[in-house]
Amino acid sequence: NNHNSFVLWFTGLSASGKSTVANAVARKLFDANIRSYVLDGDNVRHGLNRGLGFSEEDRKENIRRIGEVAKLFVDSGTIVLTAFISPFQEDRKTVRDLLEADEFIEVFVHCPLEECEKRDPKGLYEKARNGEIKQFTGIDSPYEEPVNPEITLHTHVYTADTCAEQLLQYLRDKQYI
Ligand code: GGZ
Repeated sequence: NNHNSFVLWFTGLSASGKSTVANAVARKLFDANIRSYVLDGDNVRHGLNRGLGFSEEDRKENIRRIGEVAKLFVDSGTIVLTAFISPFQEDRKTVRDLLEADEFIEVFVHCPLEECEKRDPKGLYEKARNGEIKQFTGIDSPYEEPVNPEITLHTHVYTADTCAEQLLQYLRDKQYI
């Protein structure tokens, strides 16, 4: 496309920091007068994808729809940041293949499970350990780590702001922005 729009596809465990970093990046882009939009559970799972749960099938459909919406954003000339666990390699590949090669930037938000469990901001890991929530990613539902992400952010090591800066630097280096 000729609008320099693309998808920053964040993937990682619950509580790894995907939404936090994505929103920090969006804020920094805004400050540089670059328009972008963040898709996350708050504006997608409660709206467009209301009714989808966390079975393998529903997650697959969740990611498929988000990929299609992301493509629409790119077609409209908007940078889109998506912050979903997107646990399956195959589903992320399907979205990648929907877009041009330089329009899909896979951002692996790497944080050890033990750290995510320690953070547990919503108490969901505890519930998953107690069996109150079934099919929880990292506990009794798989997370397939990206094989060749464009960039990996280590939220256990660096602050969200530093991770956001690392991603912006990547975008500058590759002349996306
Ligand atoms: C994983 C779950 C689950 C289960 C509810 N497994 O930390 P959060 O709360 O705010 O983010 C998690 C969010 C995951 O939704 P996604 O759309 O990103 O998942 S996927 O890409 O796999 O479709 C978590 C909450 O929903 N949540 N139940 N069982 N996360």
